[in-house]
Amino acid sequence: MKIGVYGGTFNPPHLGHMAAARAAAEALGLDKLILVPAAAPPHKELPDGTPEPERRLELVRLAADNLGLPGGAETSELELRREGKSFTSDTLRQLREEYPQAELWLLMGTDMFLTVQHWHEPEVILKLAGICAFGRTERDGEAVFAPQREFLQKTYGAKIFTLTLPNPVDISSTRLRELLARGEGREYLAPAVYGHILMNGLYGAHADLKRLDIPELRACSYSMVRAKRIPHIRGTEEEAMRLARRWGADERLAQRAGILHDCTKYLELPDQLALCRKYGVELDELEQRAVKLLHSKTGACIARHIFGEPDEVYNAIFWHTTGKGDMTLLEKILYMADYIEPCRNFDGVEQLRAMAYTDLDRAMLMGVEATVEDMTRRGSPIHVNTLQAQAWFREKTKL
Ligand code: DGI
Ligand code: FE
Ligand code: FE
Repeated sequence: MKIGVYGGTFNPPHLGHMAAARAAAEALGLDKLILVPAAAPPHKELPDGTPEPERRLELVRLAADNLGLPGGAETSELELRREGKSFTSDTLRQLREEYPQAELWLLMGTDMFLTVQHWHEPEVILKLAGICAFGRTERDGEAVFAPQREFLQKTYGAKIFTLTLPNPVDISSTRLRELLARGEGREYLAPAVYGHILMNGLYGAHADLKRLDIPELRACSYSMVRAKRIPHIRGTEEEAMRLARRWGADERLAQRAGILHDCTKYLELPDQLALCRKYGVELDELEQRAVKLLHSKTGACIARHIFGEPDEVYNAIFWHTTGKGDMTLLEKILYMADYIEPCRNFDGVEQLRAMAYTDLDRAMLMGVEATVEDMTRRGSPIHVNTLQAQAWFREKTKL
């Protein structure tokens, strides 16, 4: 097994780090990548305004999840937990113990590569891991790599792999932090990472969460979910806008509802219950134990209280999982968009898509009936709101 180890302060993790990680993972054929945020790097002080370690860890986790590597990317707390300076040799010793059989590769940029012999215990580092160095600019080509590679090979018997990134992202963390403090810099960050920075006001970013534009709202939503759900959320946003255009609803509201509808999908039951308590959402007996029914309620609360969305958006999100009797147009649109967005793939989805654009109430009935059937087959209890929706749309579509 080939494991890549990518350490750094990741302050914050940006697209430059992510492009390098992807390129190295592909070039080396890594089975796994481990990102290791440093507590206190040996060679520099962390600048003022650096977020708490827990926050930096969360940012790196989001970056790792959003890398989209086939083997996945993990984030290690080894260095954040260890006391004192974060020495790479210590980290590699620990990883070697954890993965005795693996081939370890240490990823680093040119600057680091050119100084690795001056790090703490270079002989340990170069014995435990191969070095994968990536150049960011034209100047970092063979002319710079070759002498250092030869030196390290001769002196330490090191295993060296070098590559020049095809489309390097030209940003330094220092510059990016300056941009963020001025309300700029989003183009250098994965949306989910940017969203976490905005929502927590990191690096002096001071967005008014109740007045976010669409890219910022997306970023915040994506920062709250696993990366694998993002295509579904994007699909729901787009489908909701198409349906709104078709049926004469407010496209902007449909869009915002689509963007936020699943933002609390990954909260566990205790967190869901806490949010319901905080925002005064009353729950029936089934809702208190069926966690899947809660994200629509808590998502609606976050939309209203954190992002300042109006009642129409709140209600559309609130009812998007079960539906109910007598739904508003926007409520039906979000429910249906969630059901038929382009990533959905189940038997009958094509008929349902066609129906959604010819007779929305009939499509609603088809959707609700399919949900009831599905729940019944799986032996899940059907919520009373789902049953009321079923009865309502049966009555409504009677000839
Ligand atoms: O959040 P999504 O996965 O995009 O879709 P969703 O909000 O419609 O949630 C689907 C989940 O909700 C699915 O696991 C089934 C569950 N669900 C929907 N209606 C009912 C229900 N679960 C129960 N127990 N009863 C329902 O009536
Ligand atoms: Fe949902
Ligand atoms: Fe959804």
